[in-house]
Amino acid sequence: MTRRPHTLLINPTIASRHSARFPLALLNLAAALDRHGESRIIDGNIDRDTVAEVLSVLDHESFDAVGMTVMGGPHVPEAIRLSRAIREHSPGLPIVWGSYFPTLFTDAALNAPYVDYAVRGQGEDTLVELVSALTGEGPPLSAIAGLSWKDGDRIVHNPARPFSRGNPPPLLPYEKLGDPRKYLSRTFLGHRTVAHQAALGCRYHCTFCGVAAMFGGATALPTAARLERELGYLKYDVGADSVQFFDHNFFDREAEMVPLLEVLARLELPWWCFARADALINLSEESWKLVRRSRLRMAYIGAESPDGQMLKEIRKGTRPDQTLEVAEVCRRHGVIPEFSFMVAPPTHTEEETEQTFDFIRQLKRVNPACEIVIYIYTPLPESSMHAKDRGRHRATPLFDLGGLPVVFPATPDEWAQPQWVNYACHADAPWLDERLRRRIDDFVTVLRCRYPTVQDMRAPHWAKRTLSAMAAWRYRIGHYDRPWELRLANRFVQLRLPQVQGL
Ligand code: B12
Repeated sequence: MTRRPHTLLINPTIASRHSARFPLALLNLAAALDRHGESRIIDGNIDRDTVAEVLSVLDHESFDAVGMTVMGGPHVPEAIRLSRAIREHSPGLPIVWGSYFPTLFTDAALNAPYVDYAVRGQGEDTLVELVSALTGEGPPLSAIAGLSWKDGDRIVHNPARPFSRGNPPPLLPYEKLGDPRKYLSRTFLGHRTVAHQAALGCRYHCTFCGVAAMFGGATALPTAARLERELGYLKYDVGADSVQFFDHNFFDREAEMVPLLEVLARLELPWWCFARADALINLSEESWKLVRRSRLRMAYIGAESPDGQMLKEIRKGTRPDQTLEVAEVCRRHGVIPEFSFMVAPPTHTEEETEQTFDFIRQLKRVNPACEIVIYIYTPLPESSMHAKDRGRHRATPLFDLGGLPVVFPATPDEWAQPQWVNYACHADAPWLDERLRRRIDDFVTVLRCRYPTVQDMRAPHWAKRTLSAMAAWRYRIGHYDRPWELRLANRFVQLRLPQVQGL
């Protein structure tokens, strides 16, 4: 009789308990693993003492492998801590890393003694095949698409796994997380906001985006029946009253979107999603009617830059005039656009940044309700792109402030250094000098005090109004330098930072 493999899946801590959302990657992986064996999930966003929790589980149960989900940034130091502790406790237990970090930086992930396997891209099929190989039942390691592994001292990258529409179960196995209601939280959308992913992937190839590196420009929408079943369960059985969609790009081709919008219009759950300017401005009036009925509250739109040339270089596929147009279209339809920008690019660093500040002011004139998120532009190295996209665009060579070429980290421990955590979080870059860093920080302080985000649920209205009044003169005359009085006031009224905390 064949033995059913048992896998431990871990989400290292990345968010506060209040900000914890369903660990969707692990739920999808568990659904696939449970068809052939068993799995258990530990979510570090809920079980805060994760190392102790994991070791105690290892003391009581036996596993064939541990799978860890690891995004770049603050996930990496946590994943290292956990992997080291597991290796020390159970030296023979295989440790598998999956998600954005090992997909984008595969060699770096495997250059650590505590990572045995790296899964690139979608993980369901690759992990199932890997755990069955580890229990002596499955294909040889070299035949598992999407897997990178160690053959002695050599790192072997098997061919990529083709994009899969997946074979999701009728419902994700939420019960594996205990009471799913602990994943609902109060946001500006509602009292019990839930996270959900409807479509997979994204059809665009933006060079700066990890999603293009993960999916290579492929996408698959859910059927309307599936969306209705999942959201119906979350609304009527779990008690959710609003939804934050994690889809990489919610509005795909209009004809295929209409049935999904009809589901949302029936369910009437206020929602938030990622979207593109071109898709929204091209929606017909009929579809906008559906969008209004469905209660879309906010759409996060990657505006990235006011510079058309830069948008071309990064293969964004939208233009600055479309950003301005979508601000107006959203205003007309009562949807708040949340625009994200990437400032301080590696060339024309200061000029591009100042141009972005001016463009943001222009956007605010078109639609004062629009929200702004500012990141530092931190390009991905060519080696992290999807195999299909490598060599297809001329990557700008990167130099630090001393004129030396930027060398990306070669191990997870190097990626866990604060300057590289900041790079992964789009919060700092080696070509950014102190003066410009301060200038960006000053602009952001004035802007977010002048226009406090509606996503902030903590600060009282009077406090937001006071901050806004205090910041008004600086914003009006464009005097952003050293806003000491706003910083002081911010110590008392801590406004939410959507770029760090999400909703
Ligand atoms: C939810 C989310 C978060 C949450 C928490 C995530 C968590 N793990 O708990 C929060 C808000 C904390 C967060 C933070 C950040 N995030 Co985030 N986040 C997401 C988001 C919206 C959804 C992730 C998700 O659940 N997807 C659904 C699941 C089903 O898909 P998946 O994760 O890709 O999983 C599949 C594969 O990756 C793989 N896989 C995943 N894990 C594993 C594990 C194993 C063992 C295996 C085998 C396979 C495997 O198999 C899965 C199924 O096919 C994504 C965008 C997206 N839609 O994916 C961005 C995204 C992952 N985040 C990203 C980034 C950059 C960040 C930040 C590091 C920086 C930032 N500025 O946003 C911050 C850190 C902020 C901080 N604390 O300072 C990027 C990553 C790109 C990159 N270059 O690395 C993404 C893609 C957004 C983007 N387009 O830029 N994030």
